[in-house]
Amino acid sequence: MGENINWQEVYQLAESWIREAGRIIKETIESPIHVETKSSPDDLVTDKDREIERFLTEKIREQFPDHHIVSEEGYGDRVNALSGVLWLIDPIDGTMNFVHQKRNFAVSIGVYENGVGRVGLILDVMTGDLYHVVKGQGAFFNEHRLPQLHAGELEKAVFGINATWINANRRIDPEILRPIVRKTRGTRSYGSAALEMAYVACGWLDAYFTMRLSPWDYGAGLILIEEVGGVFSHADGRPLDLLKGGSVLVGKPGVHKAIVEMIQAGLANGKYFREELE
Ligand code: 2AM
Ligand code: CA
Repeated sequence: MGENINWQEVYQLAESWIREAGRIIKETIESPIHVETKSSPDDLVTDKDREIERFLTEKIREQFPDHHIVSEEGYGDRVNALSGVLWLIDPIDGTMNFVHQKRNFAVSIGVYENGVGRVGLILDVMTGDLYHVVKGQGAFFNEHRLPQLHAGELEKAVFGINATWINANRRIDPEILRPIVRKTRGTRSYGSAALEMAYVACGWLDAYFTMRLSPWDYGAGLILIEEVGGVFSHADGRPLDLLKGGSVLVGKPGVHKAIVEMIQAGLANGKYFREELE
């Protein structure tokens, strides 16, 4: 299964769909948004998330009836294996930004074949910037081909991390992260994991860390980062799972390594790290 797929063609279709999705969102950005909460008061979903996911999943199914889809809002398939072609879709990544800021949110599409990343697209909806990759053919910011990432150093790193994780929280001991943050040049937080991963691929952030993501949040980002020689794993260095989610650490190779080592040192010192919490 999956042999002889023309990934350039898949990319072109996905690009036309993601741009159409972006137009639909942008056209109605000033309309009232119906917001609901999901797992917590801060976990938001809107009619737009559902409408865009339905649009994308219909396009994929029409064109590729034998492909599988994992997506956030329930229009995807129940998938428990990586065989065949798998689309990881987030219709709106950064829904809180979409609702509160009307900017800094993205549509994210990652396509995998037997677990290997092939095609990735992240559209910054309001700016129209597209971060995109076809494996082996380079990663791009719009028409600009992205260079390979340097090793990087923690002492010179701009680190993407949300303040949540350096304050009291259930998942990671803030004492693990504080010395890491102290070593970096500074921190940034944008509120869209997909965009933050795109920024790492572009070299604008040197690393990005979070304790809780789902596969659709990082499906496209990993393919971009891999193409430019960046590294990704769970926060403590274990390999990521494309179907499961959890903590995510991506970065330039040297910066990623330095952060993993400091997190592992914290764990060896008995600090807590619980990423399996619901
Ligand atoms: P979302 O907007 O698609 O939900 C915000 O810090 C980033 O984390 C966004 O990319 C957001 O994606 C993601 N995120 C927020 N809550 C999450 C949760 N409960 N599980 C997984 N990812 C989450
Ligand atoms: Ca989402």
